Amino acid sequence: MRSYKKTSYSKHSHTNEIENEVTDQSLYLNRRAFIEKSSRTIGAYSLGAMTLGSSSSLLLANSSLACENLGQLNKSQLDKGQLHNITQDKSNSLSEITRYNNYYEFSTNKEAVIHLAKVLTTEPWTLTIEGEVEKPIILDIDKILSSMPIEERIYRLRCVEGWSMVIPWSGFSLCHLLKLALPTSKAKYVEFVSLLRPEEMIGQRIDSLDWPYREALRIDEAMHPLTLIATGLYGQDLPKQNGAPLRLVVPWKYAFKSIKAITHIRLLEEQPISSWSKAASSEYGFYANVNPKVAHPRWTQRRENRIGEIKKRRTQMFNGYAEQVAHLYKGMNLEKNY
Ligand SMILES: Nc1nc2c(c(=O)[nH]1)N[C@H]1C(S)=C(S)[C@@H](COP(=O)(O)O)O[C@H]1N2
Ligand SMILES: [Mo]
Repeated sequence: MRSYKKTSYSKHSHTNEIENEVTDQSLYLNRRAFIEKSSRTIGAYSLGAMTLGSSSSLLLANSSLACENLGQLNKSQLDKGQLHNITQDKSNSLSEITRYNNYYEFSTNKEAVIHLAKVLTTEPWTLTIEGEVEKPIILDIDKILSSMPIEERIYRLRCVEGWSMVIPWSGFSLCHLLKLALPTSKAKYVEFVSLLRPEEMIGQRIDSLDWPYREALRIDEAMHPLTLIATGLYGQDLPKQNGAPLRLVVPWKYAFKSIKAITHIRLLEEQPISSWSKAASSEYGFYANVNPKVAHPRWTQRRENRIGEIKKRRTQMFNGYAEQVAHLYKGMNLEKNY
């Protein structure tokens, strides 16, 4: 279904909006410089010393599930003070991030999404966590925002179409949310379901995909500390076009896995079928780990076009997060598009 159209990124000309965005962005950057300085002094990363086995069954056998903290991923990076950003790449501008979006519930035209998504009602919003859990729960968005440990994570985002961005998200590790529902030992997969509301999401009135949009992860991928639920970016609430109010971000996978506007999370024993796999399983596999050596059937994945840059970049294995996640796929044939 996905037609690869090579659109050159163009800035729009709503001067006022752009000015506001620039102000927001620079305020944010100043504030962040301040936070970084002060957190170095107070040693913000000396948190938590708990260790966990890598096997997810060990995790789940125990109802007092603990979430690994990012700082444990790599002590040497931590010592160099690099971990905060995970990537040293420069973030894309707020304007770039919010005006070039894939969100088929609204449109297949990336530059139309910002306008069409304005009508989406994001309050009230509830998230249901159900399936293979001891304690199914329905959470109100306000409750999530006030109880989750929200932090900043700057991640690269690589779309399967061959473009990429760097986005300063705010959010929390999905693990913190999942553990509230007490997953049972049968929970092997985690399925995510987006909002179904064709009255507001006009793209849902046509069958460009099987609605609602669905995605899934293996349980250990879902529990990995890099796996984020984003609730904001550039220090603001998450814009509607980027998946407000709750959106998954799995930085080492092609971005179609990073599902927007989540209403349901289901823990499952069997591997479910995602919307993109259903549309074209040979093109959009379940794992969809970023891999420059495995071409999409219709184009190479060796390089990528970072939005805002002219020269193409080399795409990195696992989108540059191999050190953190490669162990999850030990023994799997990574040359295959699963
Ligand atoms: N619900 C939903 N989530 C979605 C999509 C979508 O169409 N619907 N598109 C995906 C794709 S293909 C990409 S590239 C990213 C784009 O995220 P961004 O607009 O925040 O850059 O969202 C992903 N999540
Ligand atoms: Mo994408």
